[in-house]
Amino acid sequence: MEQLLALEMVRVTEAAAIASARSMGRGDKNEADRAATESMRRTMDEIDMAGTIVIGEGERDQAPMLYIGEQVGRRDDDDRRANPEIDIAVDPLEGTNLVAHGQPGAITVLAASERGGLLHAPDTYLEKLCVGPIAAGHVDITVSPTENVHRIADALGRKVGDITVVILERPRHEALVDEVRAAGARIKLISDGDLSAAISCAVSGTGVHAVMGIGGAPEGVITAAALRCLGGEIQARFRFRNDEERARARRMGNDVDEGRVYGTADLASGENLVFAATGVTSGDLLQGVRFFGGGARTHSLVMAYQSKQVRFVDTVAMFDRSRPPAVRL
Ligand code: VTB
Repeated sequence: MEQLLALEMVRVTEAAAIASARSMGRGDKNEADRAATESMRRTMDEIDMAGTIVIGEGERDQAPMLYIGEQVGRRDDDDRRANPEIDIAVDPLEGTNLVAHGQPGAITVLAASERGGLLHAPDTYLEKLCVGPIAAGHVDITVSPTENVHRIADALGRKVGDITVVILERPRHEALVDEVRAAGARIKLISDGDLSAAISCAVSGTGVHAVMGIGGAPEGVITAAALRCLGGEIQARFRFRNDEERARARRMGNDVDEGRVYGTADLASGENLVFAATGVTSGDLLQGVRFFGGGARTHSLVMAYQSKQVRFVDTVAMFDRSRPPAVRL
């Protein structure tokens, strides 16, 4: 399932990136998100699969496009082998604000697995600790950030001062930021986008080594799929704001014990996993969409767990064959 699907799925994130990049800097984050979501929906229906959205834009009663439970893909009801049952987690545009303001680091992203391979996480918060493959197995979300920063530095054979931790800039992270500063590590505060930050930690050369703090739970599942493909690690704990969120999580079949630590394979347990992301605005990991007369160039990351392949895909989309763009190296 993985090999073919990976190459199909990158078309989905590429098309969504081009669609949403059109609204870069226009100050309208809803429009950027709408363009990405509509494009994803349309392109997914061109793929031969029996897809179900398990993490999407919201719940069915709010009727968003790509709602949880929505069926996607082109199904051939006469030939079930041609229609693998696929669960899909989408974040059509991670960093809607980033695109609206023309700032770096927005991506379009999705993960897919066989049925049941992705946790049905509710739209609540998750406390996360993410590291790349070298520090994987050495960290523990139940010990202090100070201790974890030291463990990461030891694993990487560096001084603590040579470690950079990514943290979402939010009032809820003031104590965490103070502690990581006191421990002596460097910090990169970001306004949005802890998913792409976590992937960056697992790719050497990006200059970041860990993500700490509280962000979205759905994005945590997609992060886990990516980190399984890259050999990195996420540890996470639910952080509910109220009983309504707790009840929703329970209805979706989750263990709502806030003391429970979810590991990478708890969040993304699939034996077959596909991950695809395309840059919308340039960031640590991916270049953004570049438009030119009659075409656009995109930069994507596509991975498959079983087939152990990580691909960086550089695509030129030609919009107008009567005025073909000169394809550059
Ligand atoms: C966002 C977003 C992150 O978490 O901040 C969100 O930028 C939730 O935090 O990438 P707030 O409610 O404080 O904005 C993420 O979506 C993903 O985990």
